[in-house]
Amino acid sequence: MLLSNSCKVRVVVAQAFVRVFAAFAMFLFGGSAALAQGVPASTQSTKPTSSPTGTAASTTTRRPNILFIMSDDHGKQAISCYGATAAPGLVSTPGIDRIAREGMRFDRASVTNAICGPSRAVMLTGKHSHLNGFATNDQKFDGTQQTFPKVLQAAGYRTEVIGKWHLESDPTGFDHWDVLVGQGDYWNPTFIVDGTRTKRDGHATDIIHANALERLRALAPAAKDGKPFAMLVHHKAPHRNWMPTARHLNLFKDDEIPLPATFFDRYEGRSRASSMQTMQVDRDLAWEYDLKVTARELFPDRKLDGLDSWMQREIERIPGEIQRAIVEAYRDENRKLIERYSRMKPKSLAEWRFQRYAKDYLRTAQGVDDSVGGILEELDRLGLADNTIVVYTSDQGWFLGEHGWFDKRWMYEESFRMPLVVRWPGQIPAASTSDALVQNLDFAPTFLAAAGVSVPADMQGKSMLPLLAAGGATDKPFRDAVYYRFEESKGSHTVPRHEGVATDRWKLIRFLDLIDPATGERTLELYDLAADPDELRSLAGDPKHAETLRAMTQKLEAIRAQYQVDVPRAGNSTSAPATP
Ligand SMILES: [Ca+2]
Repeated sequence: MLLSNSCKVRVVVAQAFVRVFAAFAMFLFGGSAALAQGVPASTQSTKPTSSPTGTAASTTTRRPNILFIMSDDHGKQAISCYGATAAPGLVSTPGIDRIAREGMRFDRASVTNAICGPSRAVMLTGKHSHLNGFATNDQKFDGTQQTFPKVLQAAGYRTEVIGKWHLESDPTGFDHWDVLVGQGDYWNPTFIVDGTRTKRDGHATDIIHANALERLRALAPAAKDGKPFAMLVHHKAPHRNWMPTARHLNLFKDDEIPLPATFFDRYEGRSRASSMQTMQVDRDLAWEYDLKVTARELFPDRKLDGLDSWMQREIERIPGEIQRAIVEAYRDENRKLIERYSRMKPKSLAEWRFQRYAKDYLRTAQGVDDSVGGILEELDRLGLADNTIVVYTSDQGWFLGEHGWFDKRWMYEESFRMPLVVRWPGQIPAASTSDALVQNLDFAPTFLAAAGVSVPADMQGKSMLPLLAAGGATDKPFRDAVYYRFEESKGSHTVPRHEGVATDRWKLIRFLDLIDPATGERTLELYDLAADPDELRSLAGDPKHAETLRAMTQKLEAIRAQYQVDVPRAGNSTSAPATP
């Protein structure tokens, strides 16, 4: 496990550092000089230079391809290079692990807003939600604004997006786009291909994977001839409602997924915010839509609607053979549940629901890992691996039963942190790790810097390249604090609006619409992540931590000013109310 291998990592990093730094400096300054002189980056040499270190330096004069693989709602606890803490020894993700083994694993990467569309808008623009104008999923992304694919396209890159988009407006800045309609269906989904709707048979993960391979093959000759590509392969999985591919339907069948230590959380020791949610595994998952149990068999006398009459409608969309496999996979477990349902105590019912939920989530995520592994093999076959930056991440993390929850939205650790592994052979030391406070805000500037393109001054993120080149071992911290803001309190799961600031040890959360009766001010929660990593005890009202609370409140105000949170913007309904 990489997590227990830090000594080895340090040795590898030390050995690689000098060589990589020299090569990287040549790349950076060479590219910048060409741009400063107005020479289009596309005219730079694509021929390998001779070098005693061989391939490492040969890539320094070629602009790299960028392959940005992202999934939806994939938590670190379900990935084995992060220890697969949700089910150690059971979950194995060799595809994602390979990127970490051959590149860098970030352990404290976070999102600025833990929900699907807004996270994607931040990633594309390098700007917080209040500036890119897409703060909640019911908004529409303004596709006329600056994004990193547009800047790369103007610099001569071929740009493509394959898979989930979920920004309401059509993609802009892409030479080719092949995206799911909205959230997309798992089975037989409809895509929009360069503006034309196309229904395809099969499972969304496998279709997106096959399309990605096809596009890589198509782009490989030009890429090797000096026309690099930036391709976004964005999976729908493992988003709710967790439908695995047919080959993963019976994975973990005879296993027991351990209950998270906080599964029976009673939400004491914190503000009332966490008890306001409607995202509990034991209460809020729908029997049919989420848990694949035919609700009319559980409740023969109850009139069913919505998510609990979903199965019949959905199953009809699925091809016959697979439909039978799905029914078969769940049949025996469901039959036993239905037989004993009326006699089950709430605790054992909650545990049953957790097992079904967690297994289907992990099964669905397994398809994504298959895809990552397959894409890496295809890069090898096509001879593209050495000159392609490969990123794997998720649009945010996920609650896999922690605090008794499913879903995301909160600034709490499980959804706030996202997995992030990056490979760039010869440029990033293999098997390196970083605790730096990077965010999804940083993707856009990182990709632009890697392409040798100037990062526009109005992007708020920072290039991660120096950190990557140094194997995480930089003299100064990447940044000392990050800002977070969630706006969608009117959406599903009734999570109250909040913002916050986090450092490497402390996290302050401010609930924007909840007044604390004790103070008459907005409700605050303060966590010591070192002493209380599960965030079970807020220290906001503890006199012993008054000084930390004051310092973190100041930090929150400072970071709000830094990111221009209170600057009024025309037509932007999401700008923050003034701070009391
Ligand atoms: Ca998501």
